[in-house]
Amino acid sequence: PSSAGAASAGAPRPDASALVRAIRGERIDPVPVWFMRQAGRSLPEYRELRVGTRMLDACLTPDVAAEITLQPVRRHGVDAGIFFSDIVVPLRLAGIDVVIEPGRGPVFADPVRTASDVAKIVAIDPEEVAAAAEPVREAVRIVVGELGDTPLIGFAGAPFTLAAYLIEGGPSKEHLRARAMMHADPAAWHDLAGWLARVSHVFLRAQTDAGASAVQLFDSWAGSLSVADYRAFVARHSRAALAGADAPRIHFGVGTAHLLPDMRLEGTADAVGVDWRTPLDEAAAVLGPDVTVQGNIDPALLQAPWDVVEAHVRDVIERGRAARSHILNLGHGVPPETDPDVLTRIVALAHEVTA
Ligand code: 1CP
Repeated sequence: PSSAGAASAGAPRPDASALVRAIRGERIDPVPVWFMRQAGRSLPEYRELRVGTRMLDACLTPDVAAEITLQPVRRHGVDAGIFFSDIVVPLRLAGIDVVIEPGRGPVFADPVRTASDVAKIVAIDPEEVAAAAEPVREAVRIVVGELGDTPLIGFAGAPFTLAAYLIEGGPSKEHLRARAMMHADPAAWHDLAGWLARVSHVFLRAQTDAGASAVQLFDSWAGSLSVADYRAFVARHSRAALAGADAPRIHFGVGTAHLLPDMRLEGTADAVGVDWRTPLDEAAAVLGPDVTVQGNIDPALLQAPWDVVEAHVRDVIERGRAARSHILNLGHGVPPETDPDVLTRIVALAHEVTA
């Protein structure tokens, strides 16, 4: 499609793409490949474009967000773009005071700790976020127009991972305050998580309305939860965030070996992302035959000599054959110090060995 398609409402969605078919359950050769955090600091062209622009301002400037999204697609020949944004963007759009500090991550001026803090947040109408999301829709329309047949993945943060930042006020290791609120004040917890699910849903909808072909829900920190807490306090909210998304759905978490069957969210997720700790054949065995797996190259191995990387990638692909379908990815995001040429070689290798 030409860039003229970008201007029209309902830009064409490349639904016949390898990625979308794989999420839906077809085994696709060559295996579709993309990388979490493929846009960003591993790319010199990204670092150049970001000079003098704060992270969240870059996310909300349509031509900048679009260009950053396209950079890794052009460079690596991956089978999908992932929209350049951040999980806290919808919270910024809700009027919450959040910045992303370089080298640290999201930081909130007013952490949400008490029932009255929660009451103030949940009073914000999620539809205000939808109205404020025009820069997101505009950026997605530009990207989709440029990508042609390559699909764009939209994403959002899952309620627990967002709550972990909002309650703590910034990045934390064990997300103790969020996990504490579940037990200390379950009513406040469910109010907050329910609101976060609506806001994430609105953010996903902005991206799919503008032409994203698939969505991924990032529950990066869900691995810190017990199975019991995941079921009692988290799963229903993640399911609500993902369920309304009008596109094939991927659900991802880190350190979630014990949660994998629950992460299917009763069939709401079409594909489950697996981190590097669990071999994909083992993940497929616990997930069952009606879900696609995504992953799970160990990001640490990207620093190794090429023959070590190659053997690992071949092993991941081989184990992925145990699932109904497989999307090759890392087990978590691209580390900033990664040599981008290694990523380009991995795409070529994967396409070649599964051609
Ligand atoms: O200045 C910079 O370059 C900031 C670094 C950066 C980038 C490039 C941050 C801050 N966010 C992003 C972009 C981003 N964030 C994307 C881009 C698309 C792509 O994958 O190419 C995505 C999908 C996210 C989502 C995100 N933000 C997650 C979920 C994914 C994951 O890695 O688990 C999380 C946990 C965040 C919070 C966040 N934002 C930024 C940082 C450094 C962090 C993590 C902080 C922490 O360790 O708690």
